[in-house]
Amino acid sequence: MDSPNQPAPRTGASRAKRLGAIGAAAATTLLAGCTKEQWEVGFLPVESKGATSHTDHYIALWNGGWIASLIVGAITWGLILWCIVAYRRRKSDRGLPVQMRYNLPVEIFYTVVPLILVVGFFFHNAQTMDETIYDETEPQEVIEVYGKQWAWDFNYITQDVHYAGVQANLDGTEQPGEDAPTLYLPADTDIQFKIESRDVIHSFWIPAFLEKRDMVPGRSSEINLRPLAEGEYVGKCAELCGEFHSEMIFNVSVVPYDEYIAYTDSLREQGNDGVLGEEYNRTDWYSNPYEQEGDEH
Ligand SMILES: [Cu+2]
Repeated sequence: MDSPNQPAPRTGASRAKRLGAIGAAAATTLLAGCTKEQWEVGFLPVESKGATSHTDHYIALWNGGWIASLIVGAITWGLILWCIVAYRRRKSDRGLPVQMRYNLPVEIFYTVVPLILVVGFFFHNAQTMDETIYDETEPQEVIEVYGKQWAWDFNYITQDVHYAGVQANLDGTEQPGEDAPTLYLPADTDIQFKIESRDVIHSFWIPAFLEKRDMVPGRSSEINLRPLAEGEYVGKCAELCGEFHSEMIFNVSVVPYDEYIAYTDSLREQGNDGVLGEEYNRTDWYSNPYEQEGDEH
């Protein structure tokens, strides 16, 4: 006879219920801090939504990729769990279970579905790349960005003025601070960034724009985009480039076109006319081995 002090024997069902409750509590705690805006951009930087003419394409590809992967994952995990439970070995089982092969419907399923997935991902990728990294919109403003240890030079080529940045001093916060170089961009204007380096490999990155580009000495690359949302952003170097790499940060101000012109005019008044070209590159220690090889022949 059971003593009244003894706990009731734990059944499988009550254990499953407890596990379910713990799982639900953990999921709620993890997701409680998430906002609707974070979900919309798939946990990319929230301010990226509508920031440039490219960001919504990136967000759509990112979210679509996750949704497709989660559906595939759910079906795969579901089938695995179902097989584990439905076809588990029973006490009465003897020998090997029935061996299955050449099941045509199953083989067609696992050939055709991945094919559709790969073709789908390829198509959406190609489409996104066409709209973003292969964007060849005729620019209204050309802005050249030079990375240098450990700051930035901005040449506003169309306006023929420049800004020479000095290294920011971090104050313990994530913000670049007032004294960090500031890149001004006109909103609703097609821009071409020309991306260069004066010394080592840097990487031009404005996280909210969801785009970054390596800055390789001796090589020029381009990004064509149109900033859409006015506001303040931060930018940084995304390639470990030496001792003060972490201080290679800058502010980005996306302002109305008039304000942009007022800013570039103010640079001209300060005597910053013209651009700072290759003559400021540190080529004394850097040489292109392929160039030397070419010289010998
Ligand atoms: Cu750098």
